[in-house]
Amino acid sequence: MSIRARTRSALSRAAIRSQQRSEGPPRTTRSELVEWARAHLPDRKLVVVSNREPYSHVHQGDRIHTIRNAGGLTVALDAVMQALGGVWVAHGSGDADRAVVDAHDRVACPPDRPRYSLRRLWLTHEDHARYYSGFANSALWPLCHVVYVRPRFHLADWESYREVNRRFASAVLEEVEDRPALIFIQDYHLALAARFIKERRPDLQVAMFWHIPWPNPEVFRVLPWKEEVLEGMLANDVVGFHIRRHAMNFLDTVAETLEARVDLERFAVDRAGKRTWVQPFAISVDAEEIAALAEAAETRRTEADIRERLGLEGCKIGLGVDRLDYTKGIPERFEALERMFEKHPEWQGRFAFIQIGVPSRIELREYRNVQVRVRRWAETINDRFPRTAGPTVHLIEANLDFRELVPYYRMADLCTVTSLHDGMNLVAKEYLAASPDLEGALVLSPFTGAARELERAWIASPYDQEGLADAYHAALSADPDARRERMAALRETVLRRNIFDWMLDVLDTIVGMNLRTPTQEPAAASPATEGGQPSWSAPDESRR
Ligand code: GDG
Repeated sequence: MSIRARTRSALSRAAIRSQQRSEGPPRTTRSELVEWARAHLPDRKLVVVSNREPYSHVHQGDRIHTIRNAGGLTVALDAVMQALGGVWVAHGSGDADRAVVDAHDRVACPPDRPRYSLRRLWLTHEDHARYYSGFANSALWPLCHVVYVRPRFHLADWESYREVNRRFASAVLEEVEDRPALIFIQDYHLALAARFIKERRPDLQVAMFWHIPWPNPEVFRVLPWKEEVLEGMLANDVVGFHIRRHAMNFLDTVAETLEARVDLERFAVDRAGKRTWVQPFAISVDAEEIAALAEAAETRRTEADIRERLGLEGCKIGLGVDRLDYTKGIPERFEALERMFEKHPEWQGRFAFIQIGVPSRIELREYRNVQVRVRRWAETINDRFPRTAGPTVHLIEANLDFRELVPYYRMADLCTVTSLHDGMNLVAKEYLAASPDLEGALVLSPFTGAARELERAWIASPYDQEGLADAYHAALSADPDARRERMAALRETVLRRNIFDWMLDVLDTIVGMNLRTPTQEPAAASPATEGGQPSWSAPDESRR
């Protein structure tokens, strides 16, 4: 079979799979994913690269404890790694991390049942301040989220970012040695890593997933190092985003910034004889696991304890769960809550709101400001709309264990996600997975990736205070049967496509698309292709 035919058949297999998945029950379990990986990646070393590590070690008294990063993504990647025994390269952030590694900075994972190797990379305080807090979180994060927090571009931050990316790449190359490998890079901290890897090993298969939005070219063009960032990303064989819009924005940005052939039909970029596939893969959660946790007797007991402790008996309960980040629209949700109490005073004393706010990136001023504003809003609402049994707003500033979070999801009559802009937003999906009795309602910002799939939520813009207040009221006072019917449809959507489907789609795309084969066509070649009329874009000089 020709290269193109093979590529096309891989594409149509992916399309059929995605179609079947949207019509049928969930198809991928953790063990199916593992089986698939064993069958399709036997000769390749799998290397996952992320800023954050799957396990960290911390001192507790005179003992060293292992902490598992419990995010859905980490759990899915961890399952594949456990099956295949590859290497995970990440920043060692635990205060006892150095104490447990070998001479090559490796530690076996999971620590109690070693299956793969975690290669730790060390960052100094200055690296962290410049690469992580600086370029990643003060330049790329606000730039990609378009939330009117001005991105800051400092040459020293950029240089540090480049240098740390180079070090991640070197660590990957050391781990791979001279073997074939499939490398899967996570997120905006590591936009340049693929390029440094491919410079030395062009034969390796490299993919990256960008977990946050990608803005339109008008926004992106202010980045002083835009060409280098794009070139770094195009060194990947596959670049994944959550939704088509972000993938389209990326393709448009490439078209306007670089000399490249952008194929808007296939979602691919051809540049200097190399093809990069730019594809949407909607991430999800381990819905079955969350549902099982929600049904556990212990969860119900904890729920009853929380109700009693916070004085919530006889009250409808609203919930927000977020990192304290300016992209999450937390002050906006409080503003709308206040408005709802004004417009619909019947809720005063009958509705309470719990906000779990995980402290985040606290070294940055904008994040400390969020914390201050959120605290003030909680006080304002509590002063204006007091309840006898307890405060109207409970602000819980803590990073809870995921098991502790589930009872909150389960007891909430309303969960609100008010992101000003968000790649996907997993909280919306976790809430639905954790509501097996369908007693709830989701109020969701249209500016999340999740809103593309969860169309039957109460969709309300955080920029529209009246509309958001009305959505809260409508969701709380909806006819119970109609509300349950909406919840059932939403929950089914989450159950149909879980985190293992996402992981399988990504890996299958990397393996199936014949990634190591460049098109061999020069950048300015004829647009004629087999099987369709691809759209073409060339750099638009006037808009640079
Ligand atoms: C980025 C993108 C994209 C929250 N509080 C606690 C806790 N959480 C967990 C939730 C959820 C996660 O944090 C938050 O995920 P989100 O998706 O909402 O947001 P980001 O952190 O900004 O994630 C986002 C995501 O990457 C994945 O691609 O969806 O758009 O911005 O899983 O459960 N977890 C625990 N304790 C808490 O108190 N353990």
